[in-house]
Amino acid sequence: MILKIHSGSCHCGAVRFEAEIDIAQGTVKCNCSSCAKARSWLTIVPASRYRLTSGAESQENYQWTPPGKSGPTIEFHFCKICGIRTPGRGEMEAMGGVFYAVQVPLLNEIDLEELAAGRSNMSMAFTIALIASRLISASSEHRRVSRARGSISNCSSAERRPTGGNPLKLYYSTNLNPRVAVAVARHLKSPVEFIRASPRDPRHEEAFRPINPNTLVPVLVEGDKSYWETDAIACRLSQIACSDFWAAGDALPETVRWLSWGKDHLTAMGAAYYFENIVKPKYLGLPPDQRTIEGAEDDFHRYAKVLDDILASRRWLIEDRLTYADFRAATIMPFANEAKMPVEGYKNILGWASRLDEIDAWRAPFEGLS
Ligand SMILES: N[C@@H](CCC(=O)N[C@@H](CS)C(=O)NCC(=O)O)C(=O)O
Repeated sequence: MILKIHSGSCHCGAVRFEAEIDIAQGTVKCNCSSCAKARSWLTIVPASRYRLTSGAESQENYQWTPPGKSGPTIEFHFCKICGIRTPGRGEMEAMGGVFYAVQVPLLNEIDLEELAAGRSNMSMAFTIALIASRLISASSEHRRVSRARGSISNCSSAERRPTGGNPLKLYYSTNLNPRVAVAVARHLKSPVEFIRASPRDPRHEEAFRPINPNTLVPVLVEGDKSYWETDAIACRLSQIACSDFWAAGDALPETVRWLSWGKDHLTAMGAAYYFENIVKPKYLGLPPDQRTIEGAEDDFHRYAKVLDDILASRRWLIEDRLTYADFRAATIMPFANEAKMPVEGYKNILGWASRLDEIDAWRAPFEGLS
């Protein structure tokens, strides 16, 4: 058996999951009265090989008692938004305990040769017996796959939830980095209390130091733990929300690439314009230094061109969907006009920035906050 990590989702994408499956082992068209109406085409995986990566709140349950049984055997799930059935949960001794019935059509990519190699159209009863024997032989492969993949959000893990019922507090100001953290919290509908802070104000600096020794914002406080650095906060908020907004699994290296690239290049170059054309005149009462701006210009264009070329063939940076990589790489973009960044002509960057602006949490993260 060769397990592969498959990702899948409902039609609208609100519910997403990952499962380790060997499609070549066979699929089943379940013939129970409910599945027959839904034309369910399934592959059965043990709970240890299934992870809901986002959208728990978008799933609705449906249960019914099969004739001759004392109660429901399967918890059927479907997406409240688009109505598509999502993997159902069952528990049977014959199946090795808790398992998920994953709909084959929900999987994003399938190797057709592997699919053809597997048996299908089996009755559910036959499948149960077959799967029960496979679960035992699959356990060593499963351990191997689990070790290799390492970091993936696991919604059933209590340690990924806020600890001890403590409220989450997000300290912010309206500057570049905290703006991103607030946007993430609002986008993920994180249960945080937003607290406006001026950590470098001499009157507050010492009081602030215990939660961030750098005396900077953003800071996320969760019980007796504090998370500083915007990226760490975004990562933690994604874990708490059980969200794949922080793209993990195979997309993790790409996520890290864009965080690093954004910080060292687009944001760093844009920050010269931001500081000279916004911060100095607005907050320090000083004129912009044209030589500093001219010094940033070549590198600004070098990196803007890289991004513009990449965005020519995609709407978002990773996985053809909005992720934190987009938010983070775009840290400077909401200030581009006011900072007089020379972005005109980079039509793909501008298109990407306006797609981001369609997201309320990104366009107006501070709306309603003091
Ligand atoms: N690398 C840090 C940088 C944090 C930072 O520089 N914060 C600035 C705002 S962009 C700050 O706290 N300035 C003082 C203030 O906003 O009051 C991060 O990404 O969180």
